[in-house]
Amino acid sequence: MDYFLTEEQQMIAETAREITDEKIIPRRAELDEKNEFPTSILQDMSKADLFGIFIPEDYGGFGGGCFEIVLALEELSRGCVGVATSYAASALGIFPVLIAGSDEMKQKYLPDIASGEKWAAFGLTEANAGSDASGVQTTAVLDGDEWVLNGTKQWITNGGESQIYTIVAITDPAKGARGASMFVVEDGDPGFSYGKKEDKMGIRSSATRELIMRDCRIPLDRLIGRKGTGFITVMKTLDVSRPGIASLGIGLGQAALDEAVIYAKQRVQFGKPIIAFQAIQHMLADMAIQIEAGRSLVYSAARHIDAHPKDMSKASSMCKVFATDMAMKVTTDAVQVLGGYGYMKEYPVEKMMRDAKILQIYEGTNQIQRNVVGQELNKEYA
Ligand code: COS
Repeated sequence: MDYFLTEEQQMIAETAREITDEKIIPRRAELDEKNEFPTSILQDMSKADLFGIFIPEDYGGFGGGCFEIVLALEELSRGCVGVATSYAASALGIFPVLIAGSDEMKQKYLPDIASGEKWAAFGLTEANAGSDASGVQTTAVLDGDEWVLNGTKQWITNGGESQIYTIVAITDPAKGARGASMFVVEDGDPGFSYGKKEDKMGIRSSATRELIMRDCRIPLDRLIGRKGTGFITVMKTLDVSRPGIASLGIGLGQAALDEAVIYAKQRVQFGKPIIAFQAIQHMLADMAIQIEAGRSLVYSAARHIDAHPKDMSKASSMCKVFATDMAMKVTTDAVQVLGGYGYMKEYPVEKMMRDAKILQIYEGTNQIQRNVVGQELNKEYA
């Protein structure tokens, strides 16, 4: 279907597609098996200027928005959701600075992100703060002309690989969600270290580590925006980033469908290629219908978010749920079409099915997304 992309948008998709075909697909099985971070592929993405697409022109980027990120991520995830997640997590990590940072802070951090010289990561989740984002226990206390941070962040994508971390910490425990603030912590800051790399079911090429802050001292100007606005910045950040996760579901679903159709045309049973059987055709048709419906919703939601930054939540959560539930179903069906071969590591669909599961969990479980949509409906019909 024609989604009427501008020339620039087509170029973004083509650039990401080339990286996927030439750099990601040939290495994805090896990266998955070795649990290896795709450093050189991310460097190739930097050279191709992919990290600049979501940074404003004033700070060295191309001034694209949520829609442009979605286009890039859809192509990258066709190759490997782990690699695409590493790219997406850098965008997620720098969004708080884009959303709430001062001009000085943007001047300091954004050009390095745009050039791909530095990567970012987002530090919200803790052992007791997952779906309940306001349950953060990491603290930040003023001591003279420094903030002192204490706490441990868990399951942080790009942890240990990035140079810039946006961290949620409690500055006023009595104020609940309004007592949270956000800070930039840099790799090498005193008292800042990393835990072990996690061994995951899927997206194994992405790196997931703890961030440990023990009397981590940072200068005053690392506070993002105003004290006490951290929770709102987190919510706005997730509103902008969730369509990116949705687009990972679209690229992944498309890749699984491609594999399933190619296989179904080649595999002969009962004297015919199995695509000739209606049982298989209907499965493939349902996969294609769900992917295209998801793509339409994700593109519309991303365009809506770029045009209406004050009204993002419902569109963002709707597309995240639809596209990622779809990706789980479509990758599972792709394994089914390939049968015993689909279950073997020799074919890429078993990895696709493993990679799909996290999409329903990270950046807000799909249960939380349904809560957000439900709460918005409640407000609309008040
Ligand atoms: N944009 C701006 N402000 C928002 C907002 C949004 N999308 N969502 C909530 N807020 C504001 C509310 O208006 C409220 O402000 P007031 O104090 O002025 O009333 C404040 O934030 C608290 O909101 P609420 O009471 O709805 O917060 P809850 O603690 O109930 O949490 C959910 C809401 C569950 C939606 C939130 O915790 C969430 O998104 N959880 C999932 C977190 C997540 O994605 N984790 C994955 C790891 S991060 S990669």
